[in-house]
Amino acid sequence: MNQQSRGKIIQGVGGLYTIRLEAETDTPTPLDGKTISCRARGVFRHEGTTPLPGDNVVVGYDDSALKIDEHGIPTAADDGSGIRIEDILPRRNALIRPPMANLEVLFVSMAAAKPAPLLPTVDKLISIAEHNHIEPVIIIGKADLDPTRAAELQALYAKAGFASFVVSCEKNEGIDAVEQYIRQNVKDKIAAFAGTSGVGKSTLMNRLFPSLSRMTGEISQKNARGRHTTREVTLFALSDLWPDCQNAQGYIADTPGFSLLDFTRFDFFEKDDLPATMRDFAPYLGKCRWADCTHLKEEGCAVLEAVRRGDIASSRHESFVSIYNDLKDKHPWTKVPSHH
Ligand SMILES: Nc1nc2c(ncn2[C@@H]2O[C@H](COP(=O)(O)OP(=O)(O)OP(=O)(O)O)[C@@H](O)[C@H]2O)c(=O)[nH]1
Ligand SMILES: [Mg+2]
Ligand SMILES: [Zn+2]
Repeated sequence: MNQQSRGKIIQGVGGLYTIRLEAETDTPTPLDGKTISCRARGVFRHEGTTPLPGDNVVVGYDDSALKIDEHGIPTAADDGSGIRIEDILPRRNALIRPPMANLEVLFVSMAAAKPAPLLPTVDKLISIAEHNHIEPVIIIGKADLDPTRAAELQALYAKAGFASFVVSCEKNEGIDAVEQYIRQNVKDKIAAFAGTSGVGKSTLMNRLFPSLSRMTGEISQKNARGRHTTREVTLFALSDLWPDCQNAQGYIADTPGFSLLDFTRFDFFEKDDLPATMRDFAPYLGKCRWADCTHLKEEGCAVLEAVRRGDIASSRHESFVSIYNDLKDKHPWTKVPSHH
């Protein structure tokens, strides 16, 4: 390995990583600005760290051992020599679902109908984002199928304190507002669309970024059996997606839809951390009669009083109870390390 470059992992499939290397470096090398494909140094596996899309990495390579694959991408020789990930730079966070590092904005996506919104799943995703200091932004898609429900959901999440958007890709409505949000808030950050399979994440990305042609899928038997249209996380550089964003450093990821099952397999945080992930509970925390109030059913609970008054949506409290019950049954030894 006689050369080094820095870059960002934009996809990882079966241990093979696609990496977008930085264009301008202090010590220029032949791969600057190129997208490459390689594996990681073996030792990461022993350290229990897996490189993730969104990771900033150092790639080492030998000019002499590089070959160019059929897509024109410089790649390692067949024996894996020539180029590899040498180092993962420190992360701001790492998620298990979606499997990504360094996220700053999560577009929590649901459909007004088909599939019917599962608010406990939506709220779980929001809590995971909050716990990892990722800003959740709510996308309510397929508004054409049930405009009334879409408006209700938007009101619910706006009141809880989130930026929330109603869109219909079918009717081409609401997409400009999401575009505006991305231009103003995601320019130099990593964002991802996440949510249940079939809610329309890839369809919306195709509308937002006309140069993309993500594969999208009909809801059919194949989704019902748990197969998804989008199979892996892929990051796209905003500077590639929008011609007028040449200087943007940001990335937007499409992610595979998940099922409820994916969630219950993992611990995401301790139950004591849960109340702090509910931003609509914040004004009431610390105001309950008992200092150790769990906000589940105690007398004199300020959170429950706010639910009764309608200041906190009852669906948000129901999700809180459901996540709490998931977390309380976990034993510490079933936990996945956060630097997974
Ligand atoms: N009626 C209606 N259908 C839509 C809308 N947006 C997407 N769809 C349809 O919903 C289906 C699923 O869309 P996808 O974009 O593949 O969904 P996804 O969330 O990417 O799904 P996964 O990749 O499996 O996670 C497709 O048949 C789309 O045509 C919309 O605004 N209105
Ligand atoms: Mg998709
Ligand atoms: Zn309480």
